Amino acid sequence: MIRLTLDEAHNLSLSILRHAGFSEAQAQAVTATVLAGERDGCASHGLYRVLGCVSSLKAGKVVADAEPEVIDQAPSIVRVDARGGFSQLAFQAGLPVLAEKTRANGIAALAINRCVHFSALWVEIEQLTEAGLVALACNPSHAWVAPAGGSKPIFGTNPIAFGWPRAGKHPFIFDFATSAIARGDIELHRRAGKSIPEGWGIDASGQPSTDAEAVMNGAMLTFGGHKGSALAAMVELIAGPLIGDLTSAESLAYDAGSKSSPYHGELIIALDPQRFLGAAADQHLARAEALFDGIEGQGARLPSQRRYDARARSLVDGVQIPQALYDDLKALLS
Ligand code: NDP
Ligand code: PYC
Repeated sequence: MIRLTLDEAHNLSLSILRHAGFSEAQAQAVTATVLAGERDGCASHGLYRVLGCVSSLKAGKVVADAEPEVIDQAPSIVRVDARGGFSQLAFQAGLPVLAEKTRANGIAALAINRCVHFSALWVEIEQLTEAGLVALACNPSHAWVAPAGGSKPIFGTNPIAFGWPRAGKHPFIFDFATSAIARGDIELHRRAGKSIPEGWGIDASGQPSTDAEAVMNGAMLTFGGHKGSALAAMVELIAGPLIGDLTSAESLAYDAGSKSSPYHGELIIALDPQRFLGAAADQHLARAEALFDGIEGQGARLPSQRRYDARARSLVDGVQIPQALYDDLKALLS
């Protein structure tokens, strides 16, 4: 392993993305996201993703200098056309309009279209909870996951993230793939030559497998059987056809074997507690705190607590990444 300060990690990502030919705005937006992932102990969506950004560009599957276009679709809907760039810059462009519409109407949605997407969703959710809003986000990916009862990939790893703001505390956020695990984690096992736990996937002949490569060439499984499968289908629908964008199967077909990051849309829904509750907001938000206290009071942890702990450590000690990843990243600068 090699240790980097957060500044070193930031500069490494930024210099690679600039060197590859990304515009300053795209490089900065992507770097902020991968740095947040690495800092919070989410290695599957940290610096390792810079490799995929560069290979997607070399494969012609991302627009290096895309400038997102914000479209005021309806009183409660803002749309951002990412124009083939990464989702991060499109989210940045749509965020102020989404917040404004949510405060005006109590609930609003941001539909991002035509974006290349590789990131963890909590990075975006945190920006909404910081604005005092409740938020939900989801997106398809590439068709890598079999439906419960089937054996052929049809769904993406389709993450769902939810955030709830808490006065004076870190927000309550969960963010998970509807597959048993994110594909990025399987890829990290493959890179490290490690086997994966049972239940994550099956091989190309439909047999359970603990071989990362075999599962990547076969099919991943949903979490919670038919429940994860139904949620994955919901994500395909509301962040695919509903917003006029690609499903995971269509994204994979568009990829045409280049192994680039998925290309599709993302749906973000925000709700304003102040608008829902008016003068009663403080009283009801205090009841939410009782729920969180009840969970932690029995020794259970809240989702994201591991991340917040990792963040506190990284802010002091920096981050550690595998030497092989560091070497692969440095090679992109030559
Ligand atoms: P995990 O299974 O590692 O974690 C999912 C969530 O559960 C996290 O919020 C985590 O909090 C929480 N959690 C884990 N263990 C516990 C526990 N014991 N008690 C309470 N909460 C717990 O995540 P996934 O592998 O499913 O997904 C990882 C990331 O991959 C996500 O950020 C997701 O957005 C991203 N992803 C992105 C995709 C895309 O298309 N862009 C596709 C698929 C995934 P904590 O982090 O604190 O452990
Ligand atoms: O880890 O499953 C994943 C993933 C897909 C797209 C971005 N991350």
